[in-house]
Amino acid sequence: MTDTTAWLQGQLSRRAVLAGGVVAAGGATLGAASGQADHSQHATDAGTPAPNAHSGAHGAMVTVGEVDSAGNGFDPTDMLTDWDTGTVSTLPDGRRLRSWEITAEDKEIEIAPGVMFPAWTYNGRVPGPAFRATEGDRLRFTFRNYGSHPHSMHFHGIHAARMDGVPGAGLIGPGEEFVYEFDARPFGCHLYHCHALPLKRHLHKGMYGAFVVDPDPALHPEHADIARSRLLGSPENREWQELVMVMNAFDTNFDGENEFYAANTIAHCFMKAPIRIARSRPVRIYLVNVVEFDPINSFHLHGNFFDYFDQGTTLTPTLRTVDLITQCQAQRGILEFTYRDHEPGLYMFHPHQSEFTELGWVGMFDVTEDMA
Ligand SMILES: [Cu+2]
Repeated sequence: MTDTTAWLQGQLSRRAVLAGGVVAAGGATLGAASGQADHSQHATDAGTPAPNAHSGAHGAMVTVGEVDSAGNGFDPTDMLTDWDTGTVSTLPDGRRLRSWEITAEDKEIEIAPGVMFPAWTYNGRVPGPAFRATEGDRLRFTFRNYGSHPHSMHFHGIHAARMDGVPGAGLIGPGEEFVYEFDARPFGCHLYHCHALPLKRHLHKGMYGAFVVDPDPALHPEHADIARSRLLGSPENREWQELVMVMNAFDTNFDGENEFYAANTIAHCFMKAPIRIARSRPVRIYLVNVVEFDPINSFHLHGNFFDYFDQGTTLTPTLRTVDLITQCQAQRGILEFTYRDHEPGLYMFHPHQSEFTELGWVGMFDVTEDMA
């Protein structure tokens, strides 16, 4: 066990003692609960070693307890790598067709221990499925609305107006069905979301997800090797450790401000379960920002720098050697980095909006010697 791992586990177990503080706060913010928690720890921590003087800077303030992933029907760690490539078949003209069946449904989900949120979902999960296709594929989404409100699937991509998922073009009422069909282009890291009105309310209720289109190496001879590394399942792609993170937030008291922030929905999940990274293999993150009510979000990596591909639509970086990128609402991109020359340990990532970090959007990469 590394020193940092021991420190983190100490922090987490110390926090477990403080469960009463957060639970008692109910729907109040973690920030409000933390003052109470810090006060009570003197009484409950007697006999345990004094915390490191610097321990308050990062990580000391996390939610207490566990979210019931089985009850939610989805797990934030599993969702990092859970690509949905659809059902593949071949069209009469020889092209590849990918088909999906998607349902909208109302569902109460647990976004932090004991904090329930009345979500609207695609296929019962928040974020919705992470769709992945190859440039030029034909895509067909059969969408059925089993929810209580009108909904749609609006894709950020190139398609006809009648496939746009706006009122009059694929926005459907409860009990209705619509089939969206278009080609996968351009390649990149995109998103989809409901486009019913009021838009920000439908988005924030959970109706969004990642939509990744891999480049077809045959179409990019000048960078075919890079394109192959992005093509899911290719030998070159399998060298990479790919993760999809959808940065989201929840307004649990419906006052137009968020109480909880995360990537993949569950506050502080990647503090409690650091993401394992084999240090010899490169890392690629498909990062999407769907936070409503706050105009800006960001991603900052500790102890390392990365290359960034804004919207993922280029094969060479749009930013090189940065340790922070900023994303507006619906902005997204691809991060590439490696810990090859680092010592193993826990490397933090979080937005540099400190409030978001304190309210749940922060995590750790557990960089290890090579895993089997
Ligand atoms: Cu909707």
